[in-house]
Amino acid sequence: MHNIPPRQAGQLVDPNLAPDGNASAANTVLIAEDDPIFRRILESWFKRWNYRVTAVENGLDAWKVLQNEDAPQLAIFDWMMPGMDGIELCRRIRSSNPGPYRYVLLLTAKDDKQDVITGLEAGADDYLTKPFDVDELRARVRAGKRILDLQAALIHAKDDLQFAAVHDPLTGLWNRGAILDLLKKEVSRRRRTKDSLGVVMADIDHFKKINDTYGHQTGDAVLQEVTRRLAGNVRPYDAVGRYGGEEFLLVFPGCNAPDLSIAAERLRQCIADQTIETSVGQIPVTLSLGVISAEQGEKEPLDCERLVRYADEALYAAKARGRNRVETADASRAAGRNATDRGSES
Ligand code: GH3
Ligand code: MG
Ligand code: MG
Ligand code: MG
Repeated sequence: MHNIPPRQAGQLVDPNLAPDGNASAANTVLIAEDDPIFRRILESWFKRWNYRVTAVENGLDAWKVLQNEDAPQLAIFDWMMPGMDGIELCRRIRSSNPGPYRYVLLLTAKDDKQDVITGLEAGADDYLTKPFDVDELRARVRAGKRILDLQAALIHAKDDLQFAAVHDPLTGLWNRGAILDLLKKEVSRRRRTKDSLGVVMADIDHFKKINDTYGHQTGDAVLQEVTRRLAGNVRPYDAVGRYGGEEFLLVFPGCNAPDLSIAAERLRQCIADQTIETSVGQIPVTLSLGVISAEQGEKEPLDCERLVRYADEALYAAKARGRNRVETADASRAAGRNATDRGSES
């Protein structure tokens, strides 16, 4: 889906404020312990601390649970278990594909220094020597949770940054760099597939007047409503980007010239046919559009820069011929010019 709506910036979670457990996936725990009594005790402690508990009696079952995408990130493993022990589990977790980080607390009757080193080197994050008291377990689990929460917050922040890098904050559309990248990808894809490709440059008519008459905030609201209508009137695999202030670049993969003209006319109508409701009243808005279609079977495929330039020239013609209209660049002439331009460049 190319047209992602704006979203709220993610809030960072302060790990110090997080309770032992809430409903999030991070507050689940996997317990692997072969001693049934001790397993039940652990289970009841964690439930009291508001964890959703998955308890298994051996390492192989634990490994199976960990293959699920939403497996708990916090794991409590007994060292000595039949089948696969806690150490082997740790090794497998650390050598498997990078997924969400698993925080592993190893429970052991061994307290020899060398055993501790073996456990940590196998990939355990922490260990507790049996018998241990409940408060110490709780404190160590909290320390593990802090690390998991911090990691979740970092991933969230990274996602937000990635989103912001390619989206326009006002409209939530692809920003200029992103829509041009998208167009470049489509251009290089069609060099292979020889498919059609439609490009539309659209610009709101006399937008400055809207700002001057009703204020910048109303101008912003108009931009947002125009965006909603444009995005709502294209197919899911078409892309809409904010190219500049009140200018939009749209990419229509696989769209031939007749279909592109129909699509562009529909876009013009979806703006012109209904006034835009704002806090200061109904505002009539129109859009001018320049379109170019790179066609199947043309001798020399148009590149990204030329497609944008010809769409822009067609838009300029639409403005010159009275606005609120669609003008189509002559693709065959454009393709001819493509060859000529190349000739003059060499
Ligand atoms: P034309 O029909 O020839 O396109 O005329 P126009 O008034 O739409 O074009 P012009 O380029 O003269 O003005 C565009 C205006 O768009 C000027 C600029 O202040 C405004 N603008 C650009 N970005 C934003 C924005 O994010 N919000 C608002 N409210 N206005 C913006
Ligand atoms: Mg055991
Ligand atoms: Mg304009
Ligand atoms: Mg403009």
